[in-house]
Amino acid sequence: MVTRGFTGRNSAGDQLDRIPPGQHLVEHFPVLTAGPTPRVETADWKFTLKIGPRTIKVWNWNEFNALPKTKMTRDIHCVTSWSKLNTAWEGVIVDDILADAGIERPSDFVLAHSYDGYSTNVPLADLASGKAMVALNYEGQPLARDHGGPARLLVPHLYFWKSAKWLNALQFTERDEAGFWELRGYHIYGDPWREQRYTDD
Ligand SMILES: Nc1nc2c(c(=O)[nH]1)N[C@H]1C(S)=C(S)[C@@H](COP(=O)(O)O)O[C@H]1N2
Ligand SMILES: [Mo]
Repeated sequence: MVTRGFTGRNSAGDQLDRIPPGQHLVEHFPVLTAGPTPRVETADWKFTLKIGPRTIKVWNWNEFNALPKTKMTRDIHCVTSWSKLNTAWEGVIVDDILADAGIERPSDFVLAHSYDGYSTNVPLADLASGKAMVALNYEGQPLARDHGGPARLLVPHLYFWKSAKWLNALQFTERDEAGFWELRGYHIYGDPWREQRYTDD
């Protein structure tokens, strides 16, 4: 007999509903980096908001940490096929960054840039409305260097390559410009529920 209604939350059935097609669950937190791991001290850390080539605002570590903080617990999905449930983050949601800079919607597209030269593109609609944050903490601790510390982008509803580690800039672009993996055969948008892994998916 099927008694799913009585099994409560976190039952195996509920967990399966949260795993996109072609993904499997992991308990550990894999590290995936295209090149060497940069060492970024918070004393040197800077975060820049740009519209095209124009710098709108630069925050240092203390200034950025003075922005409102938000907590988010989300499932994450890597294109290499692992998914991890209930990851807990704290950081500054993109809406609060834009508000602090006094801008709303200069264009519909954003490129995220990182200290290691990595980049990835995300439509503004997928960063705003509380959907994404610049994460500073993971599971109650400062974000580990391997996972992008001191600060990484977190866009949990897209494949995890969109969550740029060692973030140092968000740049509004006129058009949707491909980033590092998007130029190397990965999908321009990357929705795990539509299995948008590669360019033509
Ligand atoms: N700066 C930077 N960010 C990056 C990457 C990278 O190589 N450099 N790899 C991406 C990929 S492919 C994935 S799956 C996730 C992995 O994050 P993790 O190492 O914290 O699991 O980071 C993404 N962000
Ligand atoms: Mo990835």
